[in-house]
Amino acid sequence: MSFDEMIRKASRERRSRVVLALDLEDPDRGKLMQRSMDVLSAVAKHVCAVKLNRQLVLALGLWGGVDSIVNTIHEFSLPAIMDAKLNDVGHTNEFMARSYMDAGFDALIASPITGWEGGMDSVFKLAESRDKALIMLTYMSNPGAQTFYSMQASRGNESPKPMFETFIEMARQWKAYGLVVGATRPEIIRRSRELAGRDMAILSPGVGAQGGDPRAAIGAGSDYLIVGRAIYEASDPKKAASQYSELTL
Ligand code: 3DU
Repeated sequence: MSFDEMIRKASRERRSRVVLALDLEDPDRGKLMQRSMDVLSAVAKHVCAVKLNRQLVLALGLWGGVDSIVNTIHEFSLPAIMDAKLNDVGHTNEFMARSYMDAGFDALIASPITGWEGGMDSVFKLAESRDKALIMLTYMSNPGAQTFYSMQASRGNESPKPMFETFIEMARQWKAYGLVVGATRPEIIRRSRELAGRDMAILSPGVGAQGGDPRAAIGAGSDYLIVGRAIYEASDPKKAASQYSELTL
């Protein structure tokens, strides 16, 4: 099954558009592993995918650590996304992408800022050959994100436009699966949806701990909300995941 099929199926069956961001930290490796598994089993019925970040990769390692978390995610019939924010030259991008794919991830997040040639080209070729999804970091959720993502820039003779609009054009041209657009700026989500059409999914982090409004993000055109601390730091993560998923319906 492709990533798109997996996330749609899980979303339909669980009536949830919530992607869990599992960014746990603990200096004790054993405890970190156990807590990751506990949070996963508590919330698995209320989310449609799980996104991992460097927190777990750095602390547990990809092999003999994160790979078994990815297996568990799959055992819950959920797809696994690696928030790799790939942003390097082609050969190292390709190495990182291949490693994450080998460890079982179904989708990777990458930054389009590298451009195609010698940057994203190798990652897209690899993803196509392995039927993996690529999600482009299009507009971040933090307050300072507008400094660059909204910067007016022109390509060639074209008139200037905000950088994120060019990222969306590139993502379309490269046939990316989707876009990450912060939930903290619903007007940017709306504009992203206009430019992306219906073909690309929009995933929005930034609700809960970062202050974004889940309903506003979904209303503006997000397909999925990425939620971390508001779920795993809640006194009852299962309840929090279920409440967030209701807000996305
Ligand atoms: O704020 P939260 O705890 O819900 O975590 C949000 C997650 O989404 C976290 O993994 C972070 O790295 C990721 N993310 C953003 O928060 C904002 C972005 O623009 C892109 C990714």
